[in-house]
Order: sequence, then structure tokens, then C-alpha cells
Amino acid sequence: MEIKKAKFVRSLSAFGEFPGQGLPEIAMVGKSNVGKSSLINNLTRNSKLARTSSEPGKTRLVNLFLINESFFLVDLPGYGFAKASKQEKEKWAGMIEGYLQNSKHLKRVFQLVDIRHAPTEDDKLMVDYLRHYGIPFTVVATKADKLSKAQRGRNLPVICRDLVVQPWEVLVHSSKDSTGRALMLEHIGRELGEADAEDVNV
Ligand SMILES: Nc1nc2c(ncn2[C@@H]2O[C@H](COP(=O)(O)OP(=O)(O)OP(=O)(O)O)[C@@H](O)[C@H]2O)c(=O)[nH]1
Ligand SMILES: [Mg+2]
Repeated sequence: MEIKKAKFVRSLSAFGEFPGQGLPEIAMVGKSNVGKSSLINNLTRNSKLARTSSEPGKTRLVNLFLINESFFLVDLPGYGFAKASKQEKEKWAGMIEGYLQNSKHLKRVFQLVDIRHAPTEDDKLMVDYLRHYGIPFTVVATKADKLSKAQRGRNLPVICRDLVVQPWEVLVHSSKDSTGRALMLEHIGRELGEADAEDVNV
């Protein structure tokens, strides 16, 4: 699929404020600083759409971006930000869970992990949570530009083992050099039930 139009719609601090419009939603989940907001900017080719920062804890609300007038990309606050106060951590966790539990149109979660590191305990808990509630998810290994192909090959099995996913299920992505961007868009298109050009011609 191609993204032709992307716009910020609104931020939610608590679930229930969003009228929804019935359009499908795809959400980004992961620890603080893993690259959730950057991924949205990379997919939409708009570096200013979602706010990013080298400091963890940038996204503090549930932010909704309307894509092609037909679905939402949802940027969530990160978890596992050690420096946040207990109160802030609880607030963010509440927002993440509140969104995941209540969104009636959530089609898929992209669970982001940093390709350089083994998943954290929080990552494992998050994946367990998604499994427990039957929320479809795809693991995205981010910041691929930071590793050589050989290093990626060594790290991916650890990610697969710890999150109990198959290697072919993991998407490798870089917001810096757009590695994996086309494949991610293809996945999103398929998720939203878009027919491929080839299918249409059959
Ligand atoms: N080299 C490289 N840097 C990246 C990539 N993705 C994100 N970054 C950098 O990582 C930092 C964090 O990116 P964000 O997109 O703000 O991360 P986030 O997951 O939204 O973080 P929170 O909103 O704090 O939860 C920024 O400095 C980005 O430029 C990537 O694919 N490659
Ligand atoms: Mg963010």
C-alpha cells in the first residue's frame, strides 16, 4: 500500500474520548525510545508528524494519526522508562492498557523491540499481555541500521526465543534508512484487506 495522506487527529489521555468513526486502527507499542513515533514518521514520510526525541518518555498521550482517510496509526507512550516517577509510569501504563482493552477497531499491534538488545522483562510482559487478550501483534525489530547484517543474524534468534515468535514473523526495520518500510506497508495493506494489484488482475 501507499500512504498518500497522513494527518494528526488528536491526543487522548483517557479512553472514551475518541468517537472512533469506526475506522480500523494499528497501534505502536514498545519501551520508551525504541522508535515508535519515528516509525510512524518513516511510514508516512513525514519527519514532523509524530514528535520524537533522543530522550525517552517523549510521547505521553495516545496520539491518533489518520492515514489516507481510511485508517488510524496510533502512537502510544512507551513503557519501561526508568527515570519516570512511579505516578507517571502508572499513568502511562493505564493509558496503554486503557487503549488496548477498549479500542473496538484495533486490528493489529506492532510490538517494537530494539534489534541491538535482548527483549526486556517489560517487553516479555507486554507480549504475554497481547497473547492473553488475543490482540494480534507483529514484532518489529527497530534500528536495524545500527547493526551489520551479520550482527542482526545473531540477535534475531534471541528476540524470537524470548518473545516466542518465529523468525519469519519478525519485521526488521530502520527509520533512518527505511529498511523494511515497503514490507511493513505491505503488511498493513494486507491487514486492512487491500487487494494487491496482482489479485485485482486475476
Ligand atoms: N539510528 C536509528 N535511530 C532511530 C531509529 N528509530 C528511532 N531512532 C531514534 O531513537 C530515538 C527515539 O525515537 P522515538 O521515535 O522518539 O521513540 P519512541 O519509541 O516514540 O519513544 P517514546 O515516545 O519516548 O516512548 C530518537 O532519537 C530517534 O531518532 C532507527 O531506525 N534508527
Ligand atoms: Mg514516541
